[in-house]
Amino acid sequence: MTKKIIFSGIKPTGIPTLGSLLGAMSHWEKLSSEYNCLYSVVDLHAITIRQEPSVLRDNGRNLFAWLIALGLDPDKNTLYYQSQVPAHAELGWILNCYAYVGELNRMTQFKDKSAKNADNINAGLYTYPVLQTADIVLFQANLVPIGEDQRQHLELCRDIAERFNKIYGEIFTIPEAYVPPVGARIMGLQNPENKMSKSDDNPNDCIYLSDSTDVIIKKFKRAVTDSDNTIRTAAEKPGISNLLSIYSCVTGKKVADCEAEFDGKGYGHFKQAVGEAVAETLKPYQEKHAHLMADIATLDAIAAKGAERAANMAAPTLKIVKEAIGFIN
Ligand code: ATP
Ligand code: LTN
Repeated sequence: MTKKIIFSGIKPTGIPTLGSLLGAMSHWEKLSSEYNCLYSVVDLHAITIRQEPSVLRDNGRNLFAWLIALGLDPDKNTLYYQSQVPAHAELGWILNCYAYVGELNRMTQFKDKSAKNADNINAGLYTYPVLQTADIVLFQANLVPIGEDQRQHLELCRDIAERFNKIYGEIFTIPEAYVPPVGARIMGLQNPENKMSKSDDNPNDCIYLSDSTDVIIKKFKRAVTDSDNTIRTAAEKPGISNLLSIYSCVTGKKVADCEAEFDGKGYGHFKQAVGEAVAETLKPYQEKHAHLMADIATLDAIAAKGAERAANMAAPTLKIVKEAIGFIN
């Protein structure tokens, strides 16, 4: 039986955070034996926010190395840079003509990013979810692992794909979202009402995968909590709830067991324990990452191979799409 297909993407907009790891990348690795997986460093998406060329290049390679360091075997998964596979942009344009302005206006990520980048609300930022749709349907993906923040984009992807199929016949597979039960929304340490995000301006809000043990522990010690001094999950305790969910993810223990473990203990003790558990989890990945980054030529060669494989997988879908629309072959 042929394996089902998974596609997911991550933007090279900074150093990946604990949020990207717990909400997305740690699950990618688990899915990779059961599915035929494509994971892309989506640099075409990254330029919807202005990027310094040398920084974009560094971020791209670093992120690519993180994918491998976190356990994704490039022989078993198709790992590549989106910009090296032109079919993404080609299908992205086509699907722009099947997406309505009304539906794009509803996208909350567009609203958030426009507010943060008021001097550069470009057309790419607006049509970003259509390119994301193309990324997914280009490979006839069945499943798309994402964090909670991406659910709305996946709903839109399904709507656009269904609309296209209604006009031209069963061309695209309609994908399902895979949102992990815990870790799907890791919040900022300083601002637990907002998602931890790697392009954030406040480095104390985020744990970056590259942070040293000392920095990690310091950031957790400074994490914003509350004055109630009990360690439990509750809507009115976003800081502590977030720390519990992080501790649960990195230790593999249930949240209720974590609450029991710290029953009667103070916040200082708890924050130290979370920091240590996170640092310990990241350490082996950081070592592997450093090793991969020491040989950029090999890293680029692995990416080129991935891009070739992705381009071959994308070609049949792009061909039937063009034929269906009426383009001359
Ligand atoms: P940016 O800050 O540039 O918008 P980001 O960190 O929010 O980037 P990506 O790194 O591109 O987003 O997201 C990759 C994947 O990680 C997505 O599936 C996203 O849903 C997930 N993800 C990102 N941040 C978090 C978080 N804080 N909690 C859970 N999942 C997250
Ligand atoms: N929009 C996503 C990144 C992304 C993606 C994708 C995720 C681009 N293309 C395709 C899943 C599938 C983000 O902002 N995190």
